[in-house]
Amino acid sequence: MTEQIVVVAAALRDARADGRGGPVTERLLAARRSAPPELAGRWELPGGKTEPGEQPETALVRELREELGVRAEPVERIPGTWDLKPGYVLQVWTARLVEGEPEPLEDHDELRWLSAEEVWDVDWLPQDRPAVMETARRMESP
Ligand code: 9L3
Ligand code: MG
Repeated sequence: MTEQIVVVAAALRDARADGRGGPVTERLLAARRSAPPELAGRWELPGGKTEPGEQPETALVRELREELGVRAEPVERIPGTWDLKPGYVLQVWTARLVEGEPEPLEDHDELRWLSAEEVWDVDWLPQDRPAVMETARRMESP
């Protein structure tokens, strides 16, 4: 049996205002994919494939630097492993922002910071939904 390749993704959480004069509240970063065509327009927790021999947490930090231009730190794994396309599985960590402001540098064309109430306002990739649900459950409400 061939090894499954782990795709890591971050539930990046940060306390911030909505930019429209609303209160500061805990928010989750959602990223809209720009590629490949069959996934473009759907929202995901940012991340990507681990490289051969690379620890998942290391891959997570690397992916967030490459895709969003930030320094971030994994906090804890969200229990579960979700099947992606054949040969790939998804694992998710909550993460915290250490430095920088996320920008859609690679593979995304829009970012949104969603409060717990707004979490289902975007069309998440189906495999990301259980981890989004668990994150929303853990987030404080305003
Ligand atoms: N994927 C699904 N949910 C996610 C991520 C980061 C990735 N939160 C899927 C989309 C691709 C594959 O995993 O089919 C590899 O991801 P990437 O390296 O293209 O980001
Ligand atoms: Mg990616």
